[in-house]
Order: sequence, then structure tokens, then C-alpha cells
Amino acid sequence: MTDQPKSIVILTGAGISAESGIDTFRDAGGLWEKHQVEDVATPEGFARDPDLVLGFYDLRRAALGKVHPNEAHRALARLEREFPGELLLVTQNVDDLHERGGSDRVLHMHGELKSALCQSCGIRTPWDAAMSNRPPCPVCQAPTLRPDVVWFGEMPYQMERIYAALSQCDLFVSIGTSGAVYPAAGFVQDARAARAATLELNLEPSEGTHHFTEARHGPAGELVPQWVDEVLGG
Ligand code: BV8
Repeated sequence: MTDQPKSIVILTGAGISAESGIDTFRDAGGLWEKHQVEDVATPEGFARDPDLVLGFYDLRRAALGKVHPNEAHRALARLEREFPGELLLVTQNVDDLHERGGSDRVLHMHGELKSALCQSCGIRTPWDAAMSNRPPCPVCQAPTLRPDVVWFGEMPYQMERIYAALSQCDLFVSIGTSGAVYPAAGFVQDARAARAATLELNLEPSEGTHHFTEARHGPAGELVPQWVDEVLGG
């Protein structure tokens, strides 16, 4: 890292939570090996079998209590505290490990396990219980809560804000993501169009690794603290 960047956008994926014990999607033994994406992560799957989908997310939400943030989450929280420039942390993850690792400003572009969306009144409320038992919406009382996560075919959250940050950043860093899902997988190209430097930190080369000006491969728990040290000057 030569001179310090002034504006950084970071995108994280399931790989940053892997060392905390949360299954990724596409690694061996990952979530999508046990479930068909179409059945549990699409509106059509939810309409077809709401019990299956609510149960899938109930299990993942309950599992959060058994896992803890790792050194990579904590390093990004340190960056948020000490980096003097602009920083936007965008995550594709629906877990709460960035927040529990000390990050205060996290943009969950694919929603969060610990949030409920009411299909009747449209209100989002913090939620850490089950939904399979059809609890009443805390606002309108209708038994129509769904996980507040973005399924395939649905619009990710705060895209305008993300694209605005990408157009002004001078460094884009992608951490722990396979580059398999859009629009997130396209952010590196948006950053390059804005003439930003681009860095991939991932266990192995992602599908989009050739778009990055620099790529480092290894566990996030090692690479991320090392990179944050570099950016903050040790
Ligand atoms: C949309 C939330 C319109 C729920 C998720 C054809 C071409 C292009 C696009 C499409 C297409 N057909 C359909 C589409 C659109 C579709 C899409 O991209 N499909 C793919 C399959 C082709 N996308 C959508 O539908 C999106 N919406 O497009 O709306 C639009 C378009 C533009 C602008 C606005 C609107 C909505 C997608 C969101 C789906 N929801 N999750 C839930 O979590 O249950 S997707 C889910 O998979 C994640 O959220 C994440 O986004 C995605 C990718 O997962 P990763 O995080 O990358 O995890 P993965 O397992 O894949 O990889 C882990 C990586 O970590 C690996 O590389 C591994 O090496 C690494 N790793 C492992 N261990 C470690 C590690 N790295 C470091 N350290 C370690 N220890």
C-alpha cells in the first residue's frame, strides 16, 4: 500500500464469517449443498413452502447465539474507529458478526437474520425469535412476518448509496466472497470505472479475481488484520 487511501468501500461475503463457524454458501458442506437455492432463497420458494423457508431462517437465526466475531471482523471495526477518511462497509452477510465485532456502521445489502419484515404493513422490526410459529407483527398484529433478507430476484437494499460510494472511492476491497452473485459481484467493475484501486482478500481466487488490481489469498482472520495494519500505518 503506497500512500493512504482517502475513501474506501469494503464488500464482505460469507468467507469473513467462515472462521467464526458460519457455513458459507458455496464451499464444500456449505448452505447450498443442503438446500436448493430456489426452495429457500426465492420469493417463489417461500410462497410454495413457507414452513420450509421460515424453518431454514429460524435455524440460522438461532445459530447466531453460538458463534462469535473473529479477528477479521474486529480489524474492520478498528479501521472504522481509526481511519481518518471516508469508509463504507457493505456486507452481503445476514449475520450480526460485524456489529458484534465492534463495527457501528454496516450496510446489509441483503438484509439481516435479526430483522423481521411484515408482509401486511411493510414495517421492519428487530427480531431474534422464531417465525415458524407465525408470531404477530409487533406493529399491525398480522401473523405475516417474513425474514428481512433479500432473496434471488429481489432488489438489494440501499443500492443508490452503494453506487454513489463506489463512484467516489479510491480503494475497493472485497473480502470473503465468491463473486457469484450480482449486483455485488459487479462492484469491482464499478470501482474500476471510478479509477479506484481494487483489492481482493479471499481464501482462493474468486470468480471475478481477474478484475482486481491486487489479490491476496488466505484466511480472512490473517489477511484482514494485516491489511488494516498497512492502511493505518501499523
Ligand atoms: C437482483 C441473502 C435486480 C439471503 C443472498 C444471470 C446473470 C447475472 C445475474 C443474474 C442472472 N440471473 C439472475 C441474476 C440475478 C441474481 C444473481 O446474481 N444470480 C446468480 C446466482 C447468477 N441476483 C439477484 O437476484 C439479486 N437481485 O439482481 O435484483 C437488481 C440488479 C441490479 C441492481 C439492483 C437490482 C439478489 C441476490 C441476493 C440473494 N441473497 N443471500 C441469505 O443469506 O439466505 S445470496 C448469498 O450468496 C449471499 O448473500 C451472497 O450475496 C451470495 C454470494 O455468497 P458469498 O457471500 O460470496 O459466499 P460464497 O459461499 O459464495 O463464497 C464464500 C467465499 O469465501 C468463497 O470465495 C471462499 O473461497 C471464501 N472463503 C471461505 N472461507 C474463507 C474465505 N475467505 C477468507 N477466509 C476464509 N476463512
